[in-house]
Amino acid sequence: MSGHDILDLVKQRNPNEPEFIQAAEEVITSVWPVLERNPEFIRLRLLERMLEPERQISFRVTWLDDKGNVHVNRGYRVQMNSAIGPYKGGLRFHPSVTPSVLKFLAFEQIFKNALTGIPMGGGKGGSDFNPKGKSDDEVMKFCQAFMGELARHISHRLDVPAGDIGVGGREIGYLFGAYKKIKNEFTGVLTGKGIGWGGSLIRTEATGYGLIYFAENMLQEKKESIKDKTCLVSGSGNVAQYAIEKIIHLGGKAVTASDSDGFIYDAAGITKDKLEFLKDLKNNRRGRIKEYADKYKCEFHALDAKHDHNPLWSIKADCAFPCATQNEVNEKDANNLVKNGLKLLGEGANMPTTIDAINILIDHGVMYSPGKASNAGGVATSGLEMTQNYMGTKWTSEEVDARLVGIMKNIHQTCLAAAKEYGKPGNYLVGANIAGFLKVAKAMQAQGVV
Ligand code: NDP
Ligand code: 2IT
Repeated sequence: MSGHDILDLVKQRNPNEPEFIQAAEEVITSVWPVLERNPEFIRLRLLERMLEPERQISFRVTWLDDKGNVHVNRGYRVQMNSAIGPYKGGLRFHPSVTPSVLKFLAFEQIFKNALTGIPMGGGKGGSDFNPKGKSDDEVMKFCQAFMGELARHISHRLDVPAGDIGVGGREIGYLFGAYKKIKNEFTGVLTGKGIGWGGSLIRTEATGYGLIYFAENMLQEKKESIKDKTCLVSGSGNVAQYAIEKIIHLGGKAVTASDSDGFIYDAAGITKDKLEFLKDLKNNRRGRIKEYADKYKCEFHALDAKHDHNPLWSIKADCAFPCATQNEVNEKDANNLVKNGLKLLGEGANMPTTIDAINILIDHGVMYSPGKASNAGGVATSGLEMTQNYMGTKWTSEEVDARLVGIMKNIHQTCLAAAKEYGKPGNYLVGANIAGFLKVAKAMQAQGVV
């Protein structure tokens, strides 16, 4: 038995799931040395077990639009692993959602959640529903129909969903209202709730803030900081907005943001005021990023589907933070970033960098952090929301932020320690995969063959 055998098995069993295979390959490659040191893990088939969802639910979601037309979407929840706690992970509403995408996300979530130090298992769900261009009423009706089925499979002790692409505060509100109505109980079954009804302060900010805290920890290893660094950010949703906000707080300069139409390049830097405009544009008016360029007279580059690279990553900068979606930084992009002297790439999105691109960055000495480490602040703060819900208490912003800072620091140290122990000092990818794997593997070993 070797890592290759396990990867071959994954390919055989999941032939039409390229994203899942990609995430599996990355983890198998990193953790194989751990299995070699612990033959009992191989005998117990722990890695194979982690690669198979404990349960995978697929269901029909039927809803009526404002004109009375009937729509049929697909809903899913992948309950990947519950060795260390209830399933935990976001819901994604986007037309690109497939079982492969959700399985890769649920698989990554196992290790990410383990790294936070909070007892949470791994899960992910969502739908191919596209919220773009839908009225609030249509989004509400969809959320109610979606929860009509999902409610049978989740609870605050079993599986606690949250937001992800296309699922923000508005959707969590509708989903929570529907769950409460169906189950006739008020529990913390979802995180990312509104502040007045069980939500935690700082959860909205947590993923973006945590990403930049993590980057600051990485830079400190080289006696540097984000102050005065030029930063590329992709995306303009939840993660991107609060990454930009924290870059500004810490004295750095963010010069780009993007959506699926294209990106803006604001060489003067996105200021606090400009960021407020961007938040209003994206969160309230649900408009397109080009409006930012029109208002502030900066460059807008439309996304060209024919491009074999993204010109956003050709801009000269010190740090890059992909915060939009998977596989948005490819080999060509990585070469462009390296050519321009990039120092650090921190993943805000999940798996935004292809395996070849990661290898190019690491081989050229760019500090690289995988999303499962550097974007873990979001789910960690979801964990803090769950704790507050169980305790029936509410912590202040300062308290939650201080915990977030501590958690990101701890994840950073954990990754470095594991990487060093396995002969790959400074390799955050290997460190994150090994540390997350070990925690879950030991729990599964203790719990027997189940
Ligand atoms: P949002 O829906 O708030 O924002 C997503 C952003 O990415 C939008 O600007 C969107 O543009 C853009 N985008 C999405 N899909 C594509 C695509 N296929 N091509 C180009 N642009 C795209 O999502 P989040 O900010 O919450 O999530 C962003 C990433 O961060 C995802 O990978 C998510 O899994 C990850 N993440 C999120 C966490 C959270 O707490 N929310 C926690 C950890 C990770 P447009 O509006 O045009 O679609
Ligand atoms: O990818 C992620 O970690 C998230 N979308 C957040 C999950 C959560 O449960 O807060």
